[in-house]
Amino acid sequence: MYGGGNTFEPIKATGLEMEDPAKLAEFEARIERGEKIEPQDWMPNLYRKQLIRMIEQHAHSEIIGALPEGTWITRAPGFRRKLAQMAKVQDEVGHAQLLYSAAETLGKSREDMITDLINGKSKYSNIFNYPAFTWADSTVISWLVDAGAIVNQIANAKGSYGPYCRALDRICAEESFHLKYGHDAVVHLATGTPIQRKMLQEALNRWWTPLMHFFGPPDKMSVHTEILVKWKVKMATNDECRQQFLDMYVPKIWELGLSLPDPKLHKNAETGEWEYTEPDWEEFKRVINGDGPCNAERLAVRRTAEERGAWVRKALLSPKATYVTPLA
Ligand code: FAQ
Repeated sequence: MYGGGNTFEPIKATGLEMEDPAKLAEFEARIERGEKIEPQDWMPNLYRKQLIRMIEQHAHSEIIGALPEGTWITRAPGFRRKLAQMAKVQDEVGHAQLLYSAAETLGKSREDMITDLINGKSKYSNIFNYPAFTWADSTVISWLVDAGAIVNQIANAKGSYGPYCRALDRICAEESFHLKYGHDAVVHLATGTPIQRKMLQEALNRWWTPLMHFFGPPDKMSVHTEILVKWKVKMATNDECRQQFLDMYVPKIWELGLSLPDPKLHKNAETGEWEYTEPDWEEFKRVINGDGPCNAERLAVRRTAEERGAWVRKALLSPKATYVTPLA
């Protein structure tokens, strides 16, 4: 076991002792030199397993992440916001496509990944297990969840596995538009009527803990960070990403006259580090292990989509299928 499936369990055996030492040394030297590892290259089994785990979870997060915002497409205020919301949700699903393809290069089929998701075997981001009650919740996701995702992904796009890095480059470009869209929608509410401001403040209060959780457990509790940083899969630790997010976005939130539900939150002038109240890590564990407010609902939607799409996949794979182009 390499630690997958049971949160915060220490890695008991990595299997690295079974690898050819000369090949392992050359692999690590290539990573040290900043070379990209490609699918056909030799890699230790643990590197392959870790990448599948991480990219697969990332892909699942994108399609599940489309759900809370997806419910706001028809209810977004005004036609322009509806169009933009629809485009954003479509982008997120496209990101999942890119990421499933990247994970497939490592030998796990898309069908197996989807099966593991809908059976609750694979994880996906904690944050999408919370409900988007109001339009303000949706704007907070578009601005701050995308912001958090960009912090993580810009760093990891410079990592060691070629297909994942190339997917992340493309994803980050699109996420930057989402960030601007989300910021615009948040500013609109923040500078609107007292009711709009109140709605936004309440949404921010609801999302703060899940956002703090989003970057993963503190480094001292993280199971996978050490090996992933060594092999340049993770180019920043969980705490480093969290700090960078706080540094970039807390001042912007405060500038809008909004508050954050943590009286301890401040930047230590001497260390330059943000200090905060530790979010409830027991809640985090419950949510990522299937017991959050919306886990059952999210997986039920994906399961239904799988079932309803089965006939399409079957038809496409049928040897008798004929493809007629619209202009033929
Ligand atoms: N949620 O040892 P670590 C997005 C699990 S994309 C759920 O620290 P690691 C776009 C972890 O899997 C968002 N589970 O793990 C969008 C492990 O469990 P396991 C997703 C989490 O891998 C925006 C255990 O805890 N981004 O938002 C979380 O070194 C808006 C121990 O943790 C990515 O996936 C969590 N937050 O670091 C879409 C980026 N954190 O597998 C729609 C790629 C930890 O042993 C709308 N992934 N766990 O059973 C990563 O960078 C890393 O995997 C981390 C976790 C940083 C998420």
